[in-house]
Amino acid sequence: MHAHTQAQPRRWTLRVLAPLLAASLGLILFPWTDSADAHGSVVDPAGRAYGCAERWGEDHQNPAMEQEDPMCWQAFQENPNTMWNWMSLFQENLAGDWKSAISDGNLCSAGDAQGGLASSLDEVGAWTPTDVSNTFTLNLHDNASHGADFIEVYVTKQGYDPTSEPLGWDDLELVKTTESYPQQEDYVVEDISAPGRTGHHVVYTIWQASHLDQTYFICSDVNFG
Ligand SMILES: [Cu+2]
Repeated sequence: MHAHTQAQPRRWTLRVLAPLLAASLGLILFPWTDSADAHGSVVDPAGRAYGCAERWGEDHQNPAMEQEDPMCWQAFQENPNTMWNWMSLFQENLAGDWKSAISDGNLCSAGDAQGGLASSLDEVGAWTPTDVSNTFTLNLHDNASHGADFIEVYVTKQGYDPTSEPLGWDDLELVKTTESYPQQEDYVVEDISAPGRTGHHVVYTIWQASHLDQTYFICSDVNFG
């Protein structure tokens, strides 16, 4: 170092201010920089991972879960990060070709997305459903406010039994396609109509985010009737 004495105050100022400036520029230019939580998912009717986090997140080592909520129990045994990262069920750059990226039986994990983060969500069994009527409203909470090009809502056909059959594309009926949503934290999809259903079904939501070609795939268990 051969610092001139008169340069010292300026250098000190830069040394302190430069990182602060860089940090605030980062926030301005990249508001959606992905941290573990900087995404979204369906919170009502609760997606599988969100539902387990909501019911057991504060108490996830409670042995009663094995009897009371066995599918959540197996998911926590498999990997608690499935629940802690409930907003992360997405894939990128699919160009709309979802069926070749996601095979039958892997729909609820978004095709074993994120290195298999949520593969436990594909397990077949008695997932705890949310009661809904045959016309219902869905709320997709987006922590990152990515916006939506569209949201598609599918419901399983009457006769499909989520407690005994893996979920496949043929089990689903598309019942709602939305317009785009601007950046916001909650995308509310109203008047979703699934007539003729009774009992336990799966609502399958596909959210095409607007900031990238990033597509989210979420299973919510519901009980009609
Ligand atoms: Cu995100």
